[in-house]
Amino acid sequence: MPIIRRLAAFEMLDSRGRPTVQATCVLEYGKGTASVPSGASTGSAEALELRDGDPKRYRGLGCRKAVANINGEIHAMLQGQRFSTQAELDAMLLELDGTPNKSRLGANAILAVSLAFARAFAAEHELDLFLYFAALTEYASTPLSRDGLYLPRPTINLFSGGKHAGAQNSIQDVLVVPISATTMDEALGMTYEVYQCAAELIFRKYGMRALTADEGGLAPNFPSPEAMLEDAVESITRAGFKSGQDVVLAVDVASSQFYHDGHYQLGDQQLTGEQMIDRLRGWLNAYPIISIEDGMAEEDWEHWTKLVATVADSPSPRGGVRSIMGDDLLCTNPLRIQRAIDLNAANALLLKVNQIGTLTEAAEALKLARDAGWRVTVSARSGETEDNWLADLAVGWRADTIKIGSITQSERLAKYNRLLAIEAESGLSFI
Ligand code: 2PG
Ligand code: MG
Repeated sequence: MPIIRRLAAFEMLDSRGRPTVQATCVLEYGKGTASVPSGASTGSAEALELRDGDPKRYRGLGCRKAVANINGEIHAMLQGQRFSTQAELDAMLLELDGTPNKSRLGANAILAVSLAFARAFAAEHELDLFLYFAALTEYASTPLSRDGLYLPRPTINLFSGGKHAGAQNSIQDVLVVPISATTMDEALGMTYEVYQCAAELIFRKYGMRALTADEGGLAPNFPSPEAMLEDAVESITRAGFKSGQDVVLAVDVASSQFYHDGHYQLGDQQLTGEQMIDRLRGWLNAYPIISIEDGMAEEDWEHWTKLVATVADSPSPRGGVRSIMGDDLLCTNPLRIQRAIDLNAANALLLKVNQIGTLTEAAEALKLARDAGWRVTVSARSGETEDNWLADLAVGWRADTIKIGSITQSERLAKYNRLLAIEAESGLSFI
């Protein structure tokens, strides 16, 4: 049984140049290091990311307090302790913090330790990290075996708007999903073609070079959300693929960001909840969209339920049910997921471990969603690091899809490259 010998943390910088936390956990026979990401379009129910608030340093975004909590209080409590499972470790972290949203020690501090312990445990047992993650779920029919595991299909950011791109367009992400690809390698190669065609298209149409947003998506000044979707379809076609058959679309509307006083401010139009649903339905009818994330705002539960009822039986490209996916709505929080199940307010979960703060609680969120028959996307944040644990998590937790960002920027490519490595080394494939 692993004994924690030492914990150590420091403040590192994320892909936006903002501080975040990296922790190392040293066990008797293994060592693991992990770093935590950070969002920009955050849900208000997310666990608290502890920032220093000193305006003279990184405009208040420093993480020295979170780091000091790991090196001080958490280290003092955990050093020399024996933990036979991740759940035991996470339970002790929660108890030590003692708040409902991890506001005392910080979800960034707690998650860094939870993840570093996972890596160290896997190292001590000479396990691939994805197998360790698989063992944290009850879906691991044969613990520590690859049986039943597969690769998540990537949903890849092509165009960006919203908070990740200076808010020149309301909707945040238009993503391509290479649905006909049979391997990760093929999926990324197809996406490269579409991305290059999109870059050429926006240069011709908007006179804009391929400057990118936080997650590497192209971000010209599209005149409307429909223009974004049309340009995505055109890019797919120009790349030589059949839109709707080879490559389909997913959209993160991130509508909490433009919901004010009961209305959706979509560009220069102010829409009621009903009108917003009509608009979304129009997109679903006109474009090959398989998933809509945060189509409604995080507190607009009533219209989430109406959206699910409205589009549940509309035909999806490639058949099947369209994902009405909750990100800000659910915040990977089991209580909010249960509420959404009860209200039939979503049918898919966007899972981000740092929204809740420990692996154990995120695994509980996963189980709730799966038991309800939902689809699951494991997602990165807009502020990322070069750490690649997310790829292992998506494989181990059998995500249907993974959302990392675009195929540019090393903090994104670290995860794609890890998926390629898992594919090459383990022989896992899409289902
Ligand atoms: C989202 C994520 C990733 P952020 O909204 O899904 O795209 O963004 O990390 O800023 O919340
Ligand atoms: Mg989102």
